[in-house]
Amino acid sequence: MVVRQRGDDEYHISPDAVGGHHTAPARYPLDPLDAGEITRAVEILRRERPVTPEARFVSVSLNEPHKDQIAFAQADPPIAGQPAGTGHSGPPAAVLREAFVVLLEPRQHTTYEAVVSLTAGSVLSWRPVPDARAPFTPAECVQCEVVTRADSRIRAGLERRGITDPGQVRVEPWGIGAFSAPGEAGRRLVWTLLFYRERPDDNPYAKPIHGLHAIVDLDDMTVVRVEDLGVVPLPPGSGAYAADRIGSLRDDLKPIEIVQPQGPSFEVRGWEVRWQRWRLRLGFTAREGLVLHTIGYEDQGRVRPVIWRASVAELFIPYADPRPFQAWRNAFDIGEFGIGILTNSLQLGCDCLGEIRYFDVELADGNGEPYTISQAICLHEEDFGLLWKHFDAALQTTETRRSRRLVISFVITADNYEYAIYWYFYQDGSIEFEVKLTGIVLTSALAPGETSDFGTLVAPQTLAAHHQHFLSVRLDMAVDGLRNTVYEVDTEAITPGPGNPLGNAFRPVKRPLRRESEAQRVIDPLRGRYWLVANPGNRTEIGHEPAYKLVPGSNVLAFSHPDSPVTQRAAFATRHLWVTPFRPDERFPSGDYPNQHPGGAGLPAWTKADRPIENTDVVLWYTLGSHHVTRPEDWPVMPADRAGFMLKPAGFFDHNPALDVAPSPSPHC
Ligand SMILES: [Cu+2]
Repeated sequence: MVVRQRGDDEYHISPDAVGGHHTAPARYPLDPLDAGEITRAVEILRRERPVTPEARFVSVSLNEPHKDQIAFAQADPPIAGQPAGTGHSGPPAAVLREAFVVLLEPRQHTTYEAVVSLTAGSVLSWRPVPDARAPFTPAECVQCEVVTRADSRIRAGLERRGITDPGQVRVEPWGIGAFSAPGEAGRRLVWTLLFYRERPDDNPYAKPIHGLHAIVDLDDMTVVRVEDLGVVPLPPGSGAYAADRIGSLRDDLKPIEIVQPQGPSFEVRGWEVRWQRWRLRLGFTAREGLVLHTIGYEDQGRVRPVIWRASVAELFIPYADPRPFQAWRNAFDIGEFGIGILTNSLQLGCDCLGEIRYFDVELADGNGEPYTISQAICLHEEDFGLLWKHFDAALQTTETRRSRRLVISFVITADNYEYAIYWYFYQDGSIEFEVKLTGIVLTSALAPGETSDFGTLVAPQTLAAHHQHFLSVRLDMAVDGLRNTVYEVDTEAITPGPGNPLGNAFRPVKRPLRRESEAQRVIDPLRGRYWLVANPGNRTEIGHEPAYKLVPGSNVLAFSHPDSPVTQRAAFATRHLWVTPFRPDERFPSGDYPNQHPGGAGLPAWTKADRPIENTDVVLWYTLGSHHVTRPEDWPVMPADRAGFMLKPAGFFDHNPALDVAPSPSPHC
């Protein structure tokens, strides 16, 4: 396949090089920290606070400024207890830059949070976080593999299974959640799954080493105990999927070229993106990966806010298998690890096709040193088929418009699984969120002839457990301003009678969600349920409250019992929609430190206050569930599955906002 691309330096513009300010980098308050800022934050912290040489840096990210420091056109009066809204249109005169640092002192078994002012060169706050178990870091996962392979009990267990070279064993640390033994309370633990690679290029998930598990203390980096539940033979297959292991490949595809001879239609200035009428900024954190800031739509010369901030705030995967240790399998890939850290470097022509603009991101490693994930965020345009059309039979005329969409994406690898996360922006004012799930399903070994209700046999003696994926998408909304009200809209059929003589009548019924207790909702496709986020203080010309609606796609709830330890830790997944009033410190639906947390933090804790949510700055938390009853066709690598939802204008505009899209220049149209 041939893909035409412009010169790298033409599109791969560093933020510092934009706008001609080559000497003084123009920073915008929401720009992610760059390598220099990460280095400086760590230097300031080491200088001013007793950070030991053993300290492990979990994350160094932008400490985001208050909303009143952000230029995002809107004209709200201030909300009591919150900073005043902004009306200004340019960046503030002084850009205050702050870093939020999470670090772990393993000898003290203590997690610290610090806020460092890069502007003032000083530490603004420093505190130990009681009972927090910091997420595990990549370096700790590597060390965990080393100590597990070296452990004599593990080696003996491997030998019982005919494995003599521990170097061919893959060790995967998993969050232990609430399952540690009573005597282990207070320790920072993981438990391990082991897999065997017969050849170095084998798929390790083809040979799960059954029944042998290490419980490892990450602070001390010691194997606390080893459990051996008994030997089950290794499955015979290799699970190979790489092109050089497949034999003959198809050769019957003709090339597709995506050619944009005049370049793409978007404009990028630093981290700001403009495309058609859309205006937004990109951000990136170690924990959430891609963050979208200040999403607005330019309408008759002014930018109308839609979303203040959008990100995926948790990713929770519960598994169905009740057998010992298999029942421990569940993951919080954001709270226990961080999907920014897990982000891939994307490859042109593979992950994204066409005229691509990539963004590099910079993160801190365990020592606080900056490193770069190159090409971490992909920005491009796609043709998306039909936008709108009508054929007027009397006039014999056709008006057709093709749809173009802006795609902003990143891809993470969480051990066996890939999540490709896409935000799409459309010319009709719609925004779509989509996740594509691919990678390798998690396996365990079965004895020959054995089957299970809790998974599918995907290869001989190889069980892929059924499981679910739940993404909590945090949407800090700002529809035409900060003060919004959320309505649930169901469609109801009218009982036949005098007002409905022919029985055809139905109508949408709109109900405001006034308090947090009323705003813990599930989807109801048979009522056509959606949620409307409206600005009750504004009216459009034809009299509507400007609004966007959240339209669910297919969805599911967790099947784990509500009282089970796993559901307790992921209460957000018991509802599809939660609405809370905006608080800057309410960022993660299972709390700031879900690793080993017994549960109840985050949404269930905050919403106990049952705060009012009408006509105020609201945050929507949408739980997107993907139900995965595994298939043989998911093996040895899974064709991408998709899940998502839409945000559509509903009374935000007075007519189809894509009316002025020009007809295609194609001579055939
Ligand atoms: Cu899955």
